[in-house]
Amino acid sequence: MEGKLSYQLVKMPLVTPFETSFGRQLDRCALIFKLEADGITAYSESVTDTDPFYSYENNSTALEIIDRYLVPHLMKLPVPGEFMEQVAYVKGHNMAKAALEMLLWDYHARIKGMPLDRYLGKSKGKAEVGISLGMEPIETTISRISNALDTGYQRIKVKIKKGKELGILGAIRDRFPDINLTADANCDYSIKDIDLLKKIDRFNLQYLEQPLGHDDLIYHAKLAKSMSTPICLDESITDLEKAQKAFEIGSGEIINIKPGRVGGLTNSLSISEVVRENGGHCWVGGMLETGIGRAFNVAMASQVNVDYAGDTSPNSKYFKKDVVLNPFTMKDGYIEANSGVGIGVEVDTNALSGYKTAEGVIKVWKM
Ligand code: OSB
Ligand code: MG
Repeated sequence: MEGKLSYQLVKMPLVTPFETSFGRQLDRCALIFKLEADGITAYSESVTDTDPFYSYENNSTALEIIDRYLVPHLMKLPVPGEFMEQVAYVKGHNMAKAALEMLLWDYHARIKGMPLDRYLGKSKGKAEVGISLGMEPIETTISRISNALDTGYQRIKVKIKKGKELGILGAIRDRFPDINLTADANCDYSIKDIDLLKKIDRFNLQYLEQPLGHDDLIYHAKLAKSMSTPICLDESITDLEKAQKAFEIGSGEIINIKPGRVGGLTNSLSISEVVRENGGHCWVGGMLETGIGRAFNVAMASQVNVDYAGDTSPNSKYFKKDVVLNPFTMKDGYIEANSGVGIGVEVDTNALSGYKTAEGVIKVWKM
Protein backbone atom coordinates (compact mmCIF):
# COMPACT_ATOMS: atom_id res chain seq x y z
CA MET A 1 0.00 0.00 0.00
CA GLU A 2 1.56 3.22 -1.17
CA GLY A 3 0.25 6.63 -0.52
CA LYS A 4 0.87 10.35 -0.61
CA LEU A 5 -0.94 13.22 1.05
CA SER A 6 -0.30 16.72 -0.25
CA TYR A 7 -2.00 20.09 -0.04
CA GLN A 8 -2.36 23.31 -1.93
CA LEU A 9 -3.39 26.58 -0.34
CA VAL A 10 -5.35 28.70 -2.81
CA LYS A 11 -6.56 32.26 -2.61
CA MET A 12 -9.65 32.84 -4.72
CA PRO A 13 -11.37 36.22 -5.10
CA LEU A 14 -15.10 36.08 -4.34
CA VAL A 15 -17.50 37.38 -6.98
CA THR A 16 -19.01 39.61 -4.27
CA PRO A 17 -17.47 40.39 -0.87
CA PHE A 18 -19.23 38.45 1.88
CA GLU A 19 -19.96 40.31 5.11
CA THR A 20 -21.17 38.66 8.29
CA SER A 21 -21.34 39.89 11.89
CA PHE A 22 -17.74 38.70 12.29
CA GLY A 23 -16.20 40.43 9.29
CA ARG A 24 -16.04 41.15 5.59
CA GLN A 25 -14.42 38.51 3.40
CA LEU A 26 -13.03 39.35 -0.05
CA ASP A 27 -11.36 36.03 -0.87
CA ARG A 28 -11.69 32.42 0.01
CA CYS A 29 -8.34 31.02 1.17
CA ALA A 30 -8.90 27.30 0.93
CA LEU A 31 -6.74 24.34 1.84
CA ILE A 32 -7.17 21.64 -0.78
CA PHE A 33 -5.97 18.14 0.05
CA LYS A 34 -5.02 15.44 -2.41
CA LEU A 35 -4.62 11.77 -1.55
CA GLU A 36 -2.94 9.50 -4.04
CA ALA A 37 -3.07 5.83 -3.11
CA ASP A 38 -3.20 2.59 -5.04
CA GLY A 39 -3.88 4.33 -8.33
CA ILE A 40 -6.74 6.40 -6.95
CA THR A 41 -6.69 10.17 -6.54
CA ALA A 42 -9.06 11.71 -4.01
CA TYR A 43 -9.59 15.36 -3.08
CA SER A 44 -11.02 17.28 -0.16
CA GLU A 45 -11.11 20.79 1.25
CA SER A 46 -10.77 22.13 4.75
CA VAL A 47 -13.48 24.69 5.54
CA THR A 48 -11.02 26.68 7.62
CA ASP A 49 -9.88 30.05 6.28
CA THR A 50 -7.11 32.45 7.30
CA ASP A 51 -8.85 33.76 10.43
CA PRO A 52 -10.36 31.98 13.43
CA PHE A 53 -13.50 34.15 13.44
CA TYR A 54 -16.24 31.62 12.70
CA SER A 55 -14.62 29.07 15.00
CA TYR A 56 -11.23 28.71 16.70
CA GLU A 57 -9.72 26.74 13.82
CA ASN A 58 -7.89 28.29 10.90
CA ASN A 59 -5.75 27.06 8.01
CA SER A 60 -2.59 26.97 10.14
CA THR A 61 -4.11 24.97 12.97
CA ALA A 62 -5.68 22.55 10.51
CA LEU A 63 -2.34 21.87 8.83
CA GLU A 64 -0.58 21.53 12.16
CA ILE A 65 -3.13 19.07 13.60
CA ILE A 66 -3.26 17.04 10.41
CA ASP A 67 0.50 16.87 10.15
CA ARG A 68 1.18 16.00 13.78
CA TYR A 69 -1.80 13.90 14.84
CA LEU A 70 -4.17 12.90 12.07
CA VAL A 71 -2.14 11.76 9.09
CA PRO A 72 -0.81 8.60 10.81
CA HIS A 73 -4.43 7.40 10.97
CA LEU A 74 -5.05 8.11 7.30
CA MET A 75 -2.23 5.93 6.05
CA LYS A 76 -4.05 2.60 6.32
CA LEU A 77 -6.98 4.18 4.47
CA PRO A 78 -9.67 3.15 6.97
CA VAL A 79 -13.33 3.73 6.18
CA PRO A 80 -14.40 7.19 7.41
CA GLY A 81 -16.23 5.95 10.53
CA GLU A 82 -13.18 4.01 11.70
CA PHE A 83 -10.93 6.99 11.07
CA MET A 84 -13.16 9.15 13.27
CA GLU A 85 -12.97 6.63 16.11
CA GLN A 86 -9.18 6.55 15.83
CA VAL A 87 -8.82 10.32 16.01
CA ALA A 88 -11.37 10.86 18.79
CA TYR A 89 -8.50 11.29 21.28
CA VAL A 90 -7.69 14.62 19.64
CA LYS A 91 -10.09 17.08 21.24
CA GLY A 92 -12.01 19.27 18.85
CA HIS A 93 -10.30 20.35 15.63
CA ASN A 94 -13.28 19.07 13.71
CA MET A 95 -12.43 20.97 10.55
CA ALA A 96 -8.99 19.36 10.39
CA LYS A 97 -10.52 15.94 11.04
CA ALA A 98 -13.24 16.56 8.45
CA ALA A 99 -10.68 17.37 5.76
CA LEU A 100 -9.16 13.89 6.06
CA GLU A 101 -12.44 12.13 6.80
CA MET A 102 -13.88 13.53 3.58
CA LEU A 103 -10.78 12.48 1.63
CA LEU A 104 -11.55 8.96 2.83
CA TRP A 105 -15.18 9.24 1.69
CA ASP A 106 -14.06 10.27 -1.78
CA TYR A 107 -11.42 7.53 -1.81
CA HIS A 108 -13.74 4.71 -0.68
CA ALA A 109 -16.62 5.82 -2.91
CA ARG A 110 -14.16 5.67 -5.82
CA ILE A 111 -13.05 2.18 -4.78
CA LYS A 112 -16.70 1.13 -4.82
CA GLY A 113 -17.23 2.94 -8.13
CA MET A 114 -20.14 4.89 -6.66
CA PRO A 115 -21.12 8.55 -6.66
CA LEU A 116 -20.75 9.95 -3.17
CA ASP A 117 -24.42 10.87 -2.68
CA ARG A 118 -25.39 7.22 -3.15
CA TYR A 119 -22.44 5.85 -1.19
CA LEU A 120 -23.50 8.03 1.77
CA GLY A 121 -26.88 6.38 2.20
CA LYS A 122 -30.28 7.41 0.90
CA SER A 123 -30.02 10.05 -1.78
CA LYS A 124 -32.75 12.09 -3.44
CA GLY A 125 -30.25 12.72 -6.25
CA LYS A 126 -30.66 16.46 -5.86
CA ALA A 127 -30.55 19.19 -3.25
CA GLU A 128 -32.95 22.08 -2.59
CA VAL A 129 -31.04 25.30 -2.91
CA GLY A 130 -31.17 28.54 -0.98
CA ILE A 131 -28.84 31.53 -0.98
CA SER A 132 -26.94 33.21 1.84
CA LEU A 133 -26.52 36.94 1.28
CA GLY A 134 -23.87 38.93 3.11
CA MET A 135 -24.64 42.29 4.71
CA GLU A 136 -24.92 45.16 2.23
CA PRO A 137 -26.81 48.45 2.09
CA ILE A 138 -30.57 47.77 2.12
CA GLU A 139 -31.11 48.67 -1.55
CA THR A 140 -28.31 46.32 -2.63
CA THR A 141 -29.80 43.49 -0.59
CA ILE A 142 -33.25 44.08 -2.09
CA SER A 143 -31.88 43.88 -5.62
CA ARG A 144 -29.81 40.76 -4.79
CA ILE A 145 -32.94 39.10 -3.42
CA SER A 146 -34.89 40.04 -6.48
CA ASN A 147 -32.20 38.50 -8.72
CA ALA A 148 -31.99 35.40 -6.55
CA LEU A 149 -35.75 34.86 -6.75
CA ASP A 150 -35.62 35.26 -10.54
CA THR A 151 -32.84 32.63 -10.64
CA GLY A 152 -35.05 30.17 -8.76
CA TYR A 153 -33.57 30.02 -5.26
CA GLN A 154 -36.01 28.35 -2.86
CA ARG A 155 -35.04 30.28 0.23
CA ILE A 156 -33.32 33.58 1.00
CA LYS A 157 -31.06 33.97 4.03
CA VAL A 158 -29.66 37.34 5.02
CA LYS A 159 -26.93 38.07 7.50
CA ILE A 160 -27.83 40.34 10.40
CA LYS A 161 -26.05 41.83 13.38
CA LYS A 162 -27.04 43.71 16.51
CA GLY A 163 -28.76 46.95 15.49
CA LYS A 164 -28.85 45.89 11.85
CA GLU A 165 -31.82 43.55 11.87
CA LEU A 166 -35.16 45.36 12.15
CA GLY A 167 -34.36 47.80 9.33
CA ILE A 168 -33.21 45.25 6.81
CA LEU A 169 -35.81 42.60 7.65
CA GLY A 170 -38.59 45.20 7.60
CA ALA A 171 -37.48 46.48 4.20
CA ILE A 172 -37.33 42.94 2.82
CA ARG A 173 -40.79 42.05 4.13
CA ASP A 174 -42.28 45.29 2.76
CA ARG A 175 -41.03 44.34 -0.66
CA PHE A 176 -41.37 40.52 -0.51
CA PRO A 177 -44.11 39.73 2.02
CA ASP A 178 -44.37 36.00 1.31
CA ILE A 179 -40.91 34.68 0.43
CA ASN A 180 -39.20 31.92 2.41
CA LEU A 181 -36.87 34.16 4.43
CA THR A 182 -34.33 33.47 7.19
CA ALA A 183 -31.70 35.50 9.05
CA ASP A 184 -28.29 34.46 10.38
CA ALA A 185 -26.67 36.43 13.23
CA ASN A 186 -23.48 34.37 13.56
CA CYS A 187 -23.55 34.72 17.39
CA ASP A 188 -23.80 38.50 17.50
CA TYR A 189 -26.39 38.75 20.30
CA SER A 190 -26.41 37.87 23.97
CA ILE A 191 -29.34 36.76 26.10
CA LYS A 192 -29.58 40.34 27.39
CA ASP A 193 -30.84 41.25 23.90
CA ILE A 194 -33.91 39.07 24.31
CA ASP A 195 -36.39 41.96 23.92
CA LEU A 196 -34.75 43.08 20.70
CA LEU A 197 -34.64 39.50 19.38
CA LYS A 198 -38.34 39.00 20.14
CA LYS A 199 -39.12 41.84 17.74
CA ILE A 200 -37.84 39.60 14.94
CA ASP A 201 -40.98 37.47 15.39
CA ARG A 202 -42.97 40.01 13.40
CA PHE A 203 -41.07 39.14 10.20
CA ASN A 204 -42.34 35.58 9.98
CA LEU A 205 -38.94 34.00 9.28
CA GLN A 206 -38.62 30.28 8.59
CA TYR A 207 -36.02 30.43 11.37
CA LEU A 208 -33.45 32.63 13.08
CA GLU A 209 -29.95 31.13 12.78
CA GLN A 210 -27.43 31.15 15.64
CA PRO A 211 -28.36 34.37 17.43
CA LEU A 212 -26.32 33.62 20.59
CA GLY A 213 -22.87 32.37 21.62
CA HIS A 214 -20.92 29.94 19.45
CA ASP A 215 -20.87 27.26 22.16
CA ASP A 216 -24.18 28.05 23.81
CA LEU A 217 -27.16 25.74 24.14
CA ILE A 218 -28.74 26.90 27.41
CA TYR A 219 -29.54 30.50 26.50
CA HIS A 220 -30.71 29.42 23.07
CA ALA A 221 -33.21 27.19 24.89
CA LYS A 222 -34.36 30.14 26.97
CA LEU A 223 -34.67 32.31 23.87
CA ALA A 224 -36.45 29.60 21.86
CA LYS A 225 -39.15 29.41 24.55
CA SER A 226 -39.82 33.13 24.38
CA MET A 227 -39.92 33.55 20.59
CA SER A 228 -42.37 32.27 18.02
CA THR A 229 -39.63 32.19 15.36
CA PRO A 230 -37.97 28.75 15.33
CA ILE A 231 -34.28 28.74 16.24
CA CYS A 232 -31.73 27.12 13.93
CA LEU A 233 -28.32 26.23 15.34
CA ASP A 234 -25.10 26.43 13.36
CA GLU A 235 -21.91 27.17 15.37
CA SER A 236 -23.24 25.52 18.57
CA ILE A 237 -23.63 22.06 17.06
CA THR A 238 -20.14 20.63 16.83
CA ASP A 239 -20.96 16.97 17.39
CA LEU A 240 -23.74 14.40 17.77
CA GLU A 241 -24.03 14.84 21.51
CA LYS A 242 -24.53 18.59 21.16
CA ALA A 243 -27.37 17.87 18.73
CA GLN A 244 -28.95 15.46 21.23
CA LYS A 245 -28.60 17.98 24.05
CA ALA A 246 -30.08 20.74 21.89
CA PHE A 247 -33.24 18.69 21.34
CA GLU A 248 -33.32 17.55 24.96
CA ILE A 249 -33.41 21.08 26.33
CA GLY A 250 -35.10 22.76 23.37
CA SER A 251 -32.27 24.99 22.15
CA GLY A 252 -33.60 24.88 18.63
CA GLU A 253 -35.57 22.69 16.28
CA ILE A 254 -33.48 23.14 13.16
CA ILE A 255 -29.80 22.37 12.53
CA ASN A 256 -27.57 23.81 9.85
CA ILE A 257 -25.33 20.81 9.20
CA LYS A 258 -21.90 21.79 7.95
CA PRO A 259 -19.80 18.69 7.42
CA GLY A 260 -16.62 20.64 8.17
CA ARG A 261 -17.87 21.97 11.50
CA VAL A 262 -18.97 18.57 12.82
CA GLY A 263 -15.88 16.60 11.80
CA GLY A 264 -17.11 15.27 8.48
CA LEU A 265 -19.85 13.27 6.84
CA THR A 266 -20.03 10.39 9.34
CA ASN A 267 -21.11 12.84 12.02
CA SER A 268 -23.29 14.79 9.59
CA LEU A 269 -25.25 11.62 8.82
CA SER A 270 -25.69 10.75 12.51
CA ILE A 271 -26.79 14.29 13.31
CA SER A 272 -29.35 14.16 10.51
CA GLU A 273 -30.74 10.95 12.06
CA VAL A 274 -31.06 12.57 15.49
CA VAL A 275 -32.78 15.57 13.92
CA ARG A 276 -35.41 13.41 12.27
CA GLU A 277 -35.93 11.19 15.36
CA ASN A 278 -36.70 14.36 17.28
CA GLY A 279 -39.07 15.77 14.70
CA GLY A 280 -36.68 18.59 13.84
CA HIS A 281 -35.46 19.83 10.50
CA CYS A 282 -32.02 20.17 8.96
CA TRP A 283 -30.26 21.57 5.96
CA VAL A 284 -26.70 21.75 4.74
CA GLY A 285 -24.80 24.99 5.12
CA GLY A 286 -21.61 26.16 3.51
CA MET A 287 -18.36 27.97 4.18
CA LEU A 288 -17.87 29.54 0.75
CA GLU A 289 -16.24 26.32 -0.43
CA THR A 290 -14.54 25.89 -3.78
CA GLY A 291 -16.03 23.36 -6.17
CA ILE A 292 -14.21 20.58 -4.31
CA GLY A 293 -15.71 21.17 -0.86
CA ARG A 294 -19.04 22.04 -2.49
CA ALA A 295 -19.35 18.56 -3.99
CA PHE A 296 -19.29 17.00 -0.50
CA ASN A 297 -21.92 19.47 0.70
CA VAL A 298 -24.20 18.78 -2.24
CA ALA A 299 -23.90 15.01 -1.71
CA MET A 300 -24.91 15.51 1.94
CA ALA A 301 -27.67 17.96 1.04
CA SER A 302 -29.12 15.31 -1.29
CA GLN A 303 -29.76 12.84 1.54
CA VAL A 304 -33.41 12.11 2.34
CA ASN A 305 -33.00 13.20 5.96
CA VAL A 306 -32.17 16.72 4.84
CA ASP A 307 -35.52 18.45 4.43
CA TYR A 308 -34.87 22.20 4.22
CA ALA A 309 -33.20 24.17 1.45
CA GLY A 310 -29.49 24.73 2.16
CA ASP A 311 -26.75 27.24 1.41
CA THR A 312 -25.18 25.07 -1.30
CA SER A 313 -25.52 27.59 -4.11
CA PRO A 314 -24.01 26.94 -7.55
CA ASN A 315 -20.27 27.62 -7.93
CA SER A 316 -20.86 30.78 -10.00
CA LYS A 317 -22.35 32.54 -6.96
CA TYR A 318 -18.89 32.48 -5.39
CA PHE A 319 -16.21 32.41 -8.09
CA LYS A 320 -15.87 33.69 -11.63
CA LYS A 321 -13.60 30.73 -12.33
CA ASP A 322 -13.74 27.79 -9.92
CA VAL A 323 -11.16 25.00 -9.59
CA VAL A 324 -13.41 22.38 -11.17
CA LEU A 325 -14.30 21.83 -14.81
CA ASN A 326 -17.85 20.68 -14.06
CA PRO A 327 -19.39 23.27 -11.75
CA PHE A 328 -22.88 22.77 -10.34
CA THR A 329 -25.76 24.55 -11.98
CA MET A 330 -29.19 25.16 -10.50
CA LYS A 331 -32.41 24.18 -12.22
CA ASP A 332 -35.84 25.02 -10.78
CA GLY A 333 -34.23 25.63 -7.39
CA TYR A 334 -32.40 22.31 -7.29
CA ILE A 335 -28.82 21.19 -7.82
CA GLU A 336 -28.26 17.64 -8.95
CA ALA A 337 -25.62 15.66 -7.10
CA ASN A 338 -22.67 14.72 -9.31
CA SER A 339 -23.10 11.37 -11.02
CA GLY A 340 -19.40 10.59 -11.48
CA VAL A 341 -17.64 8.34 -8.96
CA GLY A 342 -16.63 9.79 -5.61
CA ILE A 343 -17.27 13.52 -5.41
CA GLY A 344 -17.55 13.46 -9.18
CA VAL A 345 -15.67 16.68 -9.83
CA GLU A 346 -13.10 17.10 -12.55
CA VAL A 347 -10.44 19.12 -10.82
CA ASP A 348 -9.00 21.93 -12.93
CA THR A 349 -5.34 21.57 -12.01
CA ASN A 350 -4.38 24.66 -14.01
CA ALA A 351 -6.89 26.78 -12.15
CA LEU A 352 -5.65 25.36 -8.86
CA SER A 353 -2.06 26.27 -9.75
CA GLY A 354 -3.14 29.74 -10.80
CA TYR A 355 -4.69 30.43 -7.39
CA LYS A 356 -1.96 28.68 -5.40
CA THR A 357 -0.19 30.61 -2.64
CA ALA A 358 1.54 27.64 -0.97
CA GLU A 359 1.81 23.89 -1.29
CA GLY A 360 3.46 20.98 0.41
CA VAL A 361 3.74 17.25 0.74
CA ILE A 362 2.53 16.18 4.18
CA LYS A 363 3.43 12.50 3.97
CA VAL A 364 4.59 9.83 1.56
CA TRP A 365 4.28 6.23 2.75
CA LYS A 366 4.81 2.62 1.76
CA MET A 367 3.61 -0.28 3.86
O1 OSB B 1 -22.83 31.09 9.19
O2 OSB B 1 -23.55 29.96 7.58
C1 OSB B 1 -22.69 30.70 8.04
C2 OSB B 1 -20.12 31.55 5.35
C3 OSB B 1 -18.95 31.55 6.09
C4 OSB B 1 -19.02 31.31 7.43
C5 OSB B 1 -20.25 31.08 8.06
C6 OSB B 1 -21.42 31.06 7.32
C7 OSB B 1 -21.35 31.34 5.95
C8 OSB B 1 -22.53 31.44 5.10
C9 OSB B 1 -22.33 31.23 3.63
O3 OSB B 1 -23.62 31.75 5.50
C10 OSB B 1 -22.77 29.90 3.18
C11 OSB B 1 -22.31 29.65 1.77
O4 OSB B 1 -22.92 30.20 0.85
O5 OSB B 1 -21.33 28.91 1.58
MG1 MG C 1 -24.63 30.29 9.95
